Amino acid sequence: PELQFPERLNCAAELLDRHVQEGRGDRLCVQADGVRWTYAELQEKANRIAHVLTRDMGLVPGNRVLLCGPNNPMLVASWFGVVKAGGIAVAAMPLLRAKELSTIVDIARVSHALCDDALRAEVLGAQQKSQVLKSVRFFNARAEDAGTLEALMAQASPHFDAVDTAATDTCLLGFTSGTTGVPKATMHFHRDVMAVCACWPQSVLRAHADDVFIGSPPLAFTFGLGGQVLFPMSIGASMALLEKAGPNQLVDGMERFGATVVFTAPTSYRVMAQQGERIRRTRLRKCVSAGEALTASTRALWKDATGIEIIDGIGSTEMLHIFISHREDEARPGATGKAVPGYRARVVDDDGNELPPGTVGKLAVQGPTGCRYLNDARQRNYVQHGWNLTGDAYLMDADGYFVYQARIDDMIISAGYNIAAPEVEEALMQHPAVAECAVIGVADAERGQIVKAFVVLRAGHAAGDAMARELQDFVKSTVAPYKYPRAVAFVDQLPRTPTGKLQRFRLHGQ
Ligand code: 3UK
Repeated sequence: PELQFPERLNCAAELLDRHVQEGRGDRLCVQADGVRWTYAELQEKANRIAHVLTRDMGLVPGNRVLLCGPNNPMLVASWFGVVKAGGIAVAAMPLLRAKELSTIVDIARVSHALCDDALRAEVLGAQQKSQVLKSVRFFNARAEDAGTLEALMAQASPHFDAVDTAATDTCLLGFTSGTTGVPKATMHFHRDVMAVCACWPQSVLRAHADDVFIGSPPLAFTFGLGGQVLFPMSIGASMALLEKAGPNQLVDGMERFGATVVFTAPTSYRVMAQQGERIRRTRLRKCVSAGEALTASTRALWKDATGIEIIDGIGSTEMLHIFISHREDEARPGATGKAVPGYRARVVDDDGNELPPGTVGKLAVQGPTGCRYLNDARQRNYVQHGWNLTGDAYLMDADGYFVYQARIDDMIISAGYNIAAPEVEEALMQHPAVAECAVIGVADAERGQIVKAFVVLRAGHAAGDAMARELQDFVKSTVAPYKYPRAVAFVDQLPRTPTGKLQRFRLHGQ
């Protein structure tokens, strides 16, 4: 990939203005319910927003701007307005409450905010608690009001030259999704945004300018921002935005907008697979999965239902986007893939020594992007000897494919055996009575830890000792018997992050 960047670089100018300058201003850029914007139209909105920020709200380059709201066109226009103005976009998950927002505002020292009116009460609550958040405007307000972002935009010039930022100026702060502990902010430069557009999309995704991108993750999650906004715009393609993107809404969206590329998580593919016939009648041709491991069974289920091979990729907020993945025509069921061109990956022991193929260890990656926590001592856990340690246990097979095992915290050691929680979950999921499950290690006097499963049953199946025994025998018959769950608990639902990741740590003590 081409990774030489000029010293001065503004990624908003590259992703947006360049298309207009080069005569592609009339091409479709953003679709949503009742909205169809070309590149020129998005540029005009972003320019007006940049003026409102700098003229009415007192923004200077380097200020941090909170962006929050469901995935919609004004959120995207705001992102480009902030970045063109040389500000730093700090996106927050749409469902956060005032208390969580104020944590973000404090950690990131947010001075300005552009937010969807749907979050008005929570944002104003966070502003009240804050010493630094001085200026807030709302968009998508139902009522006509002189103070709305749109009202100010109407008074602003449609022309704005992107601020001449350095390639190594920060343009976005991404917050980690918090599977454990206090959220961390990760800093990404203008150059990093262009680097992720040049790597995985070019070598693995290989979409083209007529593709229509759609997806479920919030744009506050870098998986969503990349897949639904940055990647389509880097090639002059278009995006279709959904405010609510559960599996059914996502299938509806594919039909309505003629989507050809979808970004979502494994659980969503499992549910959507039930509508395979309907999906076969859409224009969908490329399917990307990330956020959690894609099991061989989910890959097969989706392929049978739709005829499409999923592109799996592991990425992280720290690395900005995907760094191990594989093209759909070279996919290996059960493996995530190989290092994305531009990145290097290896499996290491506790001292950072590379381990031989077939051995489980810590995943270490290196590339044009990498972890820079803002003011957080946990930086030294993530980056060691120049390698980013993602917190995942992986092995590399003899052919160089990386095979996910578990989060390192989810490796269970029982009577001397290493057991990966997701492998036991995958075995349980094959049982027809199991809708969802989560596996953890719990302390045990004799074995150190034992495997405990939390199971959500499908309708029509009864919890109880008989079911527990049936599930235990079932696991013993499909994976090595020492991995079976010695304890089984039946629950109504499992704890998840707003991005849909299992929070196994919250099951401890239950
Ligand atoms: C896990 C996966 C197995 C893994 C993300 C794509 O998920 C993203 O970022 P987060 O910071 O979490 C990172 C962690 O999630 N994970 C992600 N993808 C996979 N595990 N297979 C996968 N395909 O534990 C990783 O360390 O929330 C994903 C692009 C951008 C992202 N931010």
